Amino acid sequence: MGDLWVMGDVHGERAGLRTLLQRAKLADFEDNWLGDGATLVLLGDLMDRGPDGLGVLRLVRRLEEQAGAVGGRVVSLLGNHEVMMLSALRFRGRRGLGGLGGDPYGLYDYWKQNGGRVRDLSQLEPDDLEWLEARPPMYRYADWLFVHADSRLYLTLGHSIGRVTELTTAFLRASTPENWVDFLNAFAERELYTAEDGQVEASEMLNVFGGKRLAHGHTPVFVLQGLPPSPTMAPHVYAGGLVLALDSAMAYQKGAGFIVRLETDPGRLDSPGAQGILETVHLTERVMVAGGR
Ligand SMILES: [Mn+2]
Repeated sequence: MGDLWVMGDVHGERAGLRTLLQRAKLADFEDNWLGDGATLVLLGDLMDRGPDGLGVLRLVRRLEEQAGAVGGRVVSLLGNHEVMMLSALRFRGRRGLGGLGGDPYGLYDYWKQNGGRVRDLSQLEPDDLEWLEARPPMYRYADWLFVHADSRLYLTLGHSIGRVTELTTAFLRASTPENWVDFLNAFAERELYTAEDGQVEASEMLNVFGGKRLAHGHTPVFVLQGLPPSPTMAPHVYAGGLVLALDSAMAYQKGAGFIVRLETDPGRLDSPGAQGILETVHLTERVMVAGGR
């Protein structure tokens, strides 16, 4: 198995994404894939909040194509911001523009209030839209289960990755505004695994969908840790060691951001204490200042 690299919510921070991919040797300075047979998983929420969501989306699509041509893989999951952006387009954007029935639930405003950038939306091409609608909600690799949100949404949709994916894709292509609202509300839920029975919830996810550890984005690590944000925030392991939180809060805290390389060897995650993080690359390196001489 090739290397496995994973990154949480990028939220329009194209410059930070480029720097992290360069430091991880997954891309060069001209945005070409350098990862050979490696797998890169992005946990969703590529856009909104930060300045260049469309630029992030196009960069990910470019690397996905280049990686695929050399036996590598880029997997970009569906986040709730991808769904919000699609809903804004459908009910108010070029596709709908007041469309049939308009926007009775204010989905366009909901997207904008959550950091939606009109410039990103107005420049989306039909093939970007098709790509967005095809984002998988879940992904399994080695002993890892990857999802965007620390929400129960996935279990309520179905009991296999195939079924959840099928329902999600069908939903994104044809649905009533009421269903969009319900889906977005369920997707926006968070902190499922910090509750008292968080470890039980995590075990259920892993029993149903497979894998020994669950990795998610969506809720920034500083929120889960109850700490103020800082540029040196690191991946957060919790829920009895079963869950790894990877939203590095790039759009919330200047200088924040990280990408991790995870364990892929079979059996290495069997011991309960194994965290499975082989390497963490930060956007802001910790600088040690020599004291005295
Ligand atoms: Mn999210």
